[in-house]
Amino acid sequence: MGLLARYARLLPLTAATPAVNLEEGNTPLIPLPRVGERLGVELWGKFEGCNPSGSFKDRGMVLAVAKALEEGARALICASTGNTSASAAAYAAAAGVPCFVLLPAGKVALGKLAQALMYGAAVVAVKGNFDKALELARQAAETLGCAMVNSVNPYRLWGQRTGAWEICESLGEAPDWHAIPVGNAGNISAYWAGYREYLQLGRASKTPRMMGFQAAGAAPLVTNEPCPSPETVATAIRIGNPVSARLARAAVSESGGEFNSVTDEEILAAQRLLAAKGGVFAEPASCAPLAGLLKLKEAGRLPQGIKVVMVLTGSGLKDPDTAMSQVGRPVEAGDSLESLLTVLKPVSQ
Ligand code: AN7
Repeated sequence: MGLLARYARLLPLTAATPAVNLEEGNTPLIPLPRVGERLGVELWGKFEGCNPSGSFKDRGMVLAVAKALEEGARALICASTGNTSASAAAYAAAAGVPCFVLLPAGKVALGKLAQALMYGAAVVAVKGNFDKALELARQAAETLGCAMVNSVNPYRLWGQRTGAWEICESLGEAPDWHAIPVGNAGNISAYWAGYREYLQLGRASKTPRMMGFQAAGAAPLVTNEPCPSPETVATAIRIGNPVSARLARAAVSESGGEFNSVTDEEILAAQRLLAAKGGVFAEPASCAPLAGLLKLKEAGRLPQGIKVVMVLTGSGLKDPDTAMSQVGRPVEAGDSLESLLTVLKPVSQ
């Protein structure tokens, strides 16, 4: 069952809302005991890479596209660091409406670009960063009369609350800490709204501390000023002027959380650790929280024994180039057992 059917009573649906569905949501909350041991906490990863387009964006996109269709939209538009465009293009394809996507030229991971093109979106590479592309998309939406499906669209954040609801259902309670990467700052805001709602409904008895993690080269919520030239290997969160900054600041201060930044090296080390010790391959942006938790542990600032959920926002398959730049190549062998054993022996000893 997709999210609109599953959470019909908690989402703003009417009799006229079309039943858009790619079986999004219901993603696994994966126990990560070997990584958790290193941190001294009970660690879980909400693996959003299992969504149909491979990222958490599908949670909000399904609702945004359904409402756009309900309101008579004939085309969709978004700017994106990659995942929003993949998601928008997928739902537009399924619904049979055209989709325009504006991407920062040369700064979108290969898998995401392949997705947007395969789903049949009209893809435009804009000379400039995401923040510029978003500004242009807003202007074009108005001029062309397209439905804007970036997170400035309130239905996006509403749909993304479902992630918090699922975590509470899986654990039977909210976690102590919720660790999440922050780019345009929509997801952290949506999760906070979702946790508060479940507290009010009596489906959880507490809310977690919201711990937001940014890349050091794109950390406007840590430095408290817009970042004019954001730069990071985690291209998903290469954003200098987050649209939902105000909501995200409120989420962090109301929950007793924090924003912290991590370097690209720390992000990539965390990505390798998560894959090699957790068995989960997540994209670089998704590993900023683990990098941050490792750093807080080093500094003696990670309470021991607590329950921590990290949102692994996108699949590692989205960005094969960054993965391959960190690992070796396969060892070569001929087609005989003898030649195979010469290469396997050093490994098995
Ligand atoms: C994997 O696709 O902004 O703080 O245009 O793709 O809610 O922006 C992506 C963001 C984290 C940050 N992890 O979430 C886009 C886009 C991944 C992401 C974020 C994004 P927000």
